[in-house]
This record gives sequence, structure tokens and C-alpha cells, in this order.
Amino acid sequence: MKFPSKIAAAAALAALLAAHTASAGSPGATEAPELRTASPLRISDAWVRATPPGAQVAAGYMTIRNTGPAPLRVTGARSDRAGKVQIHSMTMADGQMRMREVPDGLAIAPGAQVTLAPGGLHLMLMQLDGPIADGETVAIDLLLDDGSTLALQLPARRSPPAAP
Ligand SMILES: [Cu+2]
Repeated sequence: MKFPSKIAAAAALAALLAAHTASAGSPGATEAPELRTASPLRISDAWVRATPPGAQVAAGYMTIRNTGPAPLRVTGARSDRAGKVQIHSMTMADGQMRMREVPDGLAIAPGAQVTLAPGGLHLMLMQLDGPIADGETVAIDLLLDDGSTLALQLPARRSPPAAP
């Protein structure tokens, strides 16, 4: 049984690499600059939605790519602006969008990426210390399962960045 499972694993890896190459080389692929970090994680398209006065929560979005050789897991996040930050998913249930905390965080395989975007996965900044204004910068630390943290500065915007 060992031999076939090795082949299956190799085939899965080949498919993963092929998919990754295709997506990187396809026309229209975003060429947005990535934030350079010491971590193997590369962050792009990061932003927080600016809030109206009185809002208690705000959502943060980004693409997280794992350029390292080992799987990594984003287990949570924190921000000075929020009493609590959770990783949320959004699903349609009974005709309504519902969001809930992702219990095990975001696992990112080597070479893979996870996209947090409106309508799907997002960081939920809760218990805000005040409104987040359009154009301001919000510091958010991603917490990783290897014990490290990744410090990010996210621009606040009213709407998603325009597609290039
Ligand atoms: Cu949420």
C-alpha cells in the first residue's frame, strides 16, 4: 500500500504546482506589490474597511501566500484598535449570510495561498476603540502556530481596492 500512496501524493503535489503556476502566469493575475517580511508568508491586497461612526466591528482582508517549505497556520490576530480579533468565514444559510469564527485558523500549505476578501474569509476586528477612518493605517499582528507573529500595517478604505 505504500507505493500507490506515494504516487497519489506525488500526483497531488504535481497538480498543486501546476495549478499554482497556471494562476501565477495567467493574464490578469494581480501584480500588486507584496509586503516583504522575514516570515515565509507574503501578504498582498491587505486593507481594512473604514467604519461609520459608532461601529463596533470592522473587517480586514488580505491574501496570504506561504513561500516556505513547511505548512503554516495562522491561528489568530490582534490589533491595538480592537479588543479582540477573530478569523471569520461567511456562509449562506437559510438565505442569509452568516459569519462564524474559523475554529482552527487558516492552514496554508507550502506554495499555497489563502484569500480573505469581502463575502468570504475575513479578519473581524471587534470591540473597536473608535471609528476607523478612510485613509488611516491600522496595525494588525497575525499570530502563527510556530509562535511567531507577523506585524502588518493595513490601509483603511471605504471600498475594495480597484482591480488592476
Ligand atoms: Cu465577521
